[in-house]
Amino acid sequence: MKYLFCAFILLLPFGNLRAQSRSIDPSIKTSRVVMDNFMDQRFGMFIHWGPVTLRGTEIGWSRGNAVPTQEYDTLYKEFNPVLFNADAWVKTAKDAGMKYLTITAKHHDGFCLWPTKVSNYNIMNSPYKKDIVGELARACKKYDVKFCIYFTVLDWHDPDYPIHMSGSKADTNANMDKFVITMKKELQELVTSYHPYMLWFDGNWESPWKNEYAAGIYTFLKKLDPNVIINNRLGANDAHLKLTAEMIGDFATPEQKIGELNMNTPWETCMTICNQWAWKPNDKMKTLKECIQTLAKTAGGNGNLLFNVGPMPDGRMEARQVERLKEMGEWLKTYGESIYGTKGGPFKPNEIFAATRKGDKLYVHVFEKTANTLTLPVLPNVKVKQAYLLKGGKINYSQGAGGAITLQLPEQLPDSNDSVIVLELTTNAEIIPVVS
Ligand code: FHN
Repeated sequence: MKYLFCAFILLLPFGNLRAQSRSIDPSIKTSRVVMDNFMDQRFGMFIHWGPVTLRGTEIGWSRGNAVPTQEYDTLYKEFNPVLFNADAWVKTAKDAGMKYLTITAKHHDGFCLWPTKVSNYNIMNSPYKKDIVGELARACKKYDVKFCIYFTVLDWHDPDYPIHMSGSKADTNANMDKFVITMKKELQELVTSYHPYMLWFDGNWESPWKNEYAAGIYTFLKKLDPNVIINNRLGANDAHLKLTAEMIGDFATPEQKIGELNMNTPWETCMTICNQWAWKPNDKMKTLKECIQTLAKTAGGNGNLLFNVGPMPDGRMEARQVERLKEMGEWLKTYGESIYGTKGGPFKPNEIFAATRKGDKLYVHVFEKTANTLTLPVLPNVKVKQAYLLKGGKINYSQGAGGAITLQLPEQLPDSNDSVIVLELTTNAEIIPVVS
């Protein structure tokens, strides 16, 4: 019955698509239970990959710029990543301590990494001829990593989408309603074939995309899977940093920066481990300190981190990126309890420290030792029972009448990137109001 409904929706006369509401029925929104589970994951892998890696330029954006459009659109005929190994990629994510993985099934260049029946511009018509999306979905299930899909609502390759290159004028011969029907068919394939935990939409800022389309797609997707999580880049806007009641989507998506401390609406920062989203030879890679402190400050702000790698044209991830992620995983083996399943706050992360909390424990992430003591912002009515390094070792502290907690730091912090001090409280740390 569900699929009959979907067939009907897909075949709605074009005109009806624009007649749809610009908002969604609140009763179909992703549940709090599902969103709380998503936010407990804290750390995921983002993967930007496609035939453009043959040129080492940015996916989508280099089409018609660094790479002439005609050349870009025929790269798939050379794309043969014979060293692609989905198990290796997913194990890399797992070993990094990542709990979910998001692949660019279709980026702005329109190339599809799965055997879609909707267009020939897909992986099955490359020399490689294997279902990349399906392989990753299988491997994620095998290693208990949640499988997620990135999907662009703009498609500079599809003639029915009016914009054929960023910044170009809308093509009056295009047919946006027909394009949205195509999109629904592609999304139906992806959701019914691979059952993604989350859909990471993107490209919602160009003029042809309207909230009427977005509301229809959100409703359509929720008929297919009521629990699929959807980010805030399906709704038509580029206000990615925030999530208001009017916006379509389940979480905000700050990009290349750590989101603001927010205890009310879910958010996930997406960030590159290098500079470019897709693979670039000799791209500058973040230090381990930058990687770990980004994760800790994101969790300290009550957000998730979707950390991006760009695999090479032969299908391998760069060894140095794999090593960096492994180092993050090693840190998480000791400190994971201060990241996974925690809440952020109660104070804003800064360059010296951040805080996360779970039950009666307040985790103080110390990034730098600038003095022999560290005084935390006053936490009214909070009493400390004991303090110790998560890695082991008692921490002496004093607590003033007003609630100011001063920690005596050890001569040498156990971890130069982020040493975590646990404060066991007499009350539930998660209910402490945020202090500025
Ligand atoms: O244009 C894309 C870009 O290529 C990349 O996919 C990022 C990832 O969040 N999103 C868009 C830029 O905001």
